Amino acid sequence: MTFPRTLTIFCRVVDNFGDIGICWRLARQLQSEHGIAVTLWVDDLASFRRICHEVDVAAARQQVQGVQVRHWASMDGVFTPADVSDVVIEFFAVDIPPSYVEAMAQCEPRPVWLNLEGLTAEEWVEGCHKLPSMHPRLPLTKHFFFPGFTDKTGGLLRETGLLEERARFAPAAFLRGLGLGEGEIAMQKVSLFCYPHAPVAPLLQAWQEGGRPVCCLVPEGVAADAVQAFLGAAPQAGAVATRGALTLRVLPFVPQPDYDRLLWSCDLNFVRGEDSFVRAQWAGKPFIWHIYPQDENLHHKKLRAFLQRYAGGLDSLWAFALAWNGAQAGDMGKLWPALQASLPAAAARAVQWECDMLEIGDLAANMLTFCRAIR
Ligand code: TRH
Repeated sequence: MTFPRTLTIFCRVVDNFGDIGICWRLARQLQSEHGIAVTLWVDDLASFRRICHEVDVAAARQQVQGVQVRHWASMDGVFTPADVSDVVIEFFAVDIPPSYVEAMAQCEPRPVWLNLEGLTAEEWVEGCHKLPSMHPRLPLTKHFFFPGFTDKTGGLLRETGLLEERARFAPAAFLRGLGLGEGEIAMQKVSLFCYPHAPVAPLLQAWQEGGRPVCCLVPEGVAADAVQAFLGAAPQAGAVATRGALTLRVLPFVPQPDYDRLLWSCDLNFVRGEDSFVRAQWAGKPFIWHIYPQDENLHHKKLRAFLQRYAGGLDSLWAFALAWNGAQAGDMGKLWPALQASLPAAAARAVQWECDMLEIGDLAANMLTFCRAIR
């Protein structure tokens, strides 16, 4: 009998869309590519609906694209061993309902229990990946599973056939569907997804005053203050304005697969958090990462660890990324032209990086291999 036949993911939305974005991507892939019956428990269906419009925010239980989605409304559920899956994944160390954990301990054989951790390029991850952790009271062992950028980690989420789909993709038709005119399609195109504290206003100014036309595509709700100030109007989907060399267009917040297509269509992508950061890498295009902020500027260390692996020799990309994240002072009026001039080199690096990451295999397959090894 193939293992696992069933798998459950517990996801809490701490903030924004990355938590559910990652869990949903993983759930879909395990179901569609590996034939596993997947249950996804998530506490925030409204955030889920932003990236997957089929989600019914009022449904306690629903089937979405082959995945059973359960609204995780409380920790009080009562579970029996019959409810427990072959593999149980807690995302970002969420606490699973106590009754579910008790039921896991009663299963024979016990389920494989994984804590899927956050992505970081720091070296310590290699030492912690796959480490066991015994339950203090029950006869259960949980294992840590870390995504990452080396073959001593779980690798990155990537659907089979993603790059082939990208190769077949026709950007112009997609961009027309988003409302872009031919003039915008012909410009250097940049997608912009970042947290509110990014220095967007000085960047818009640098684009406006730049020597080469730039078309910036920004999803509705992102950098709303700076976008509104530039447009002189409400930053609603469909709003567009041109000043100097910059055309700025507000896009709707699109479903997850279309977000990939947006990244594939642009010459440079500004991404953030974890999931869009990974998708930018699978777009094979230059990107600037706005890392999720953490206390005591821990995120600056993580940013540098990634740049160390990714941006060797790309000095202007490195300097831009540090300034964009507030890790180093910088003047967008100088940083942007330098970055723009280095985009061909950054594009070549993006292709090489993609090849390196492909060699690690994809996270879902690596995770299943591990589950089978420890069952
Ligand atoms: O939204 P994020 O900032 O999410 C997270 C969370 O804040 C989380 O708590 C934190 O742990 C993590 O970052 C590091 O950024 P992220 O990870 O890029 O997730 C965004 C998701 O939204 C991703 O799955 C892509 C999707 N998306 C769309 O589907 N359509 C869109 O138009 C856009 C802009 C994004």
